[in-house]
Amino acid sequence: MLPLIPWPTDVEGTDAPAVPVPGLRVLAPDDALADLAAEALSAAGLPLADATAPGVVDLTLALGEDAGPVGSDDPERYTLRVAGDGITATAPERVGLAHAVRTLAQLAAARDDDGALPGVVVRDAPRYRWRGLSFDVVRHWFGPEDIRAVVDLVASLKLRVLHLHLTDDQGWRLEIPSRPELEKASDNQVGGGTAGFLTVDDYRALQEYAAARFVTIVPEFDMPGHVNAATHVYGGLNADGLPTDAYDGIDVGFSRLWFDNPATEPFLRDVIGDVARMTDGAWVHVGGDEVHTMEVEEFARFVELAARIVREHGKTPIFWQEGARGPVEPGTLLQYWDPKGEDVDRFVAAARAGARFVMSPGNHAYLDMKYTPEHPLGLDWAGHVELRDAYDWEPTAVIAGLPADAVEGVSAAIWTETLTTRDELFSMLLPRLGAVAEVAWTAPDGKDWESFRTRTAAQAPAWTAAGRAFHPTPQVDWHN
Ligand code: TNX
Repeated sequence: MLPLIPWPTDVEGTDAPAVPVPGLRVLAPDDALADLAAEALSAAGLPLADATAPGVVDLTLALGEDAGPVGSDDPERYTLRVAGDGITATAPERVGLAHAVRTLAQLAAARDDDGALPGVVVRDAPRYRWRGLSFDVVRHWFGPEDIRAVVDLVASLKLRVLHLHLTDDQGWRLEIPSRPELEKASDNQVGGGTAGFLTVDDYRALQEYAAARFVTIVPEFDMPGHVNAATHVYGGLNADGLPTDAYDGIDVGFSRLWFDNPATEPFLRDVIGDVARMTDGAWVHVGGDEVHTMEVEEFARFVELAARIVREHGKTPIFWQEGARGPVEPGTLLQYWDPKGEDVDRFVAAARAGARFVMSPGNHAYLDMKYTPEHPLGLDWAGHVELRDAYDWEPTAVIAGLPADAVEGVSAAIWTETLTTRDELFSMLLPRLGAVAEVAWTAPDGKDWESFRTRTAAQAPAWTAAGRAFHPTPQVDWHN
């Protein structure tokens, strides 16, 4: 069993003997791909070399249509061939070559005692295009260095989307040039204490870092609830015009905007406009979750207005599932999260109106849930999410009656109320993010829990070598 996560569409072992790789010479169509390959392969312990080194093996990355599983025209498809006469990756688009490199990097964990790679042909393409992680950098502040470490992890699992939850009751984490006071709401987090803020330059640099790894940043400005950081510094947003107190607890649902307040629409326009202008990706997330103190009519007006402003800026809006309570235009994305939350009929109606769903069911994909009742970190409102719970679920079966083609993809989510350090964060992400990545990538008939457990154990040394903490769940035999 090759140690690949997510499991590819088609893996063909060759009878060829294992391929010794005393050194790899990377031949790529451009410098950016050469850099990506060098970074990923050397991190995996594969030595890079130039043509003069003895026994050097060529890794040739080539753009070409003739790639991927038989009959596939998926733009992300690729073929990776590891053979005695060299290693070749072929894909119609650059992203497919990056996927091939990630696969090769994981194969490094299957080297034999002499350091030789198994001979293999992998033909692969993903099930869904939207394969993501939603990451809360508000409840506890995780800055650019941590976010880059998360980008690296996300990219290594062939995920394409990093959704950053940037605003909430406790803090505001992104510079908004038209609303400079918001920076004053950045120095707070759960439990109080020093926190931080991404400047526009930080944000742009992060986007570039992610884009070089084929990851798109999706920013979230959460409204009309989860806004206490904003109402704390812009008191005019409140009904009485007075600033609210700073908040460092973990309750949800109490803060809100007021649709009829004349200060509200200009605030939405300023924030969404600035966020859209600094965002390269096609999407802006406008939240919409857990507004427990608003009638549905007023809420629906917020959904309509926020979506309209996002579209005016040429972006596609994404809401949490509650967005289904408002009018939805075709192409709007709804992120499903709360299995107990919403009337299923509303989702089916939204899909009929053209909405598409990103599946983040709390009981499977929320990686801030405790693994077990005894687990020291995490919450448990959606139950406990052991590795197998994160693995054994089917995105098209999450919402009864939803047409399968209304599923845009899958996103894991990690909320940080209880997570304060990078190791704590990673111990919640790993190994479960691999499980969700496989749900997003691998077709149901290619998934297998027993094989996934074995592959997870085989990748663990690579995580350790890369400095990534993980939770040694007893569901995996780590030393087999
Ligand atoms: C629900 S998910 C929330 C977040 C919390 C999370 C904790 C969602 C749209 N809202 O505000 O952080 O649960 O698991």
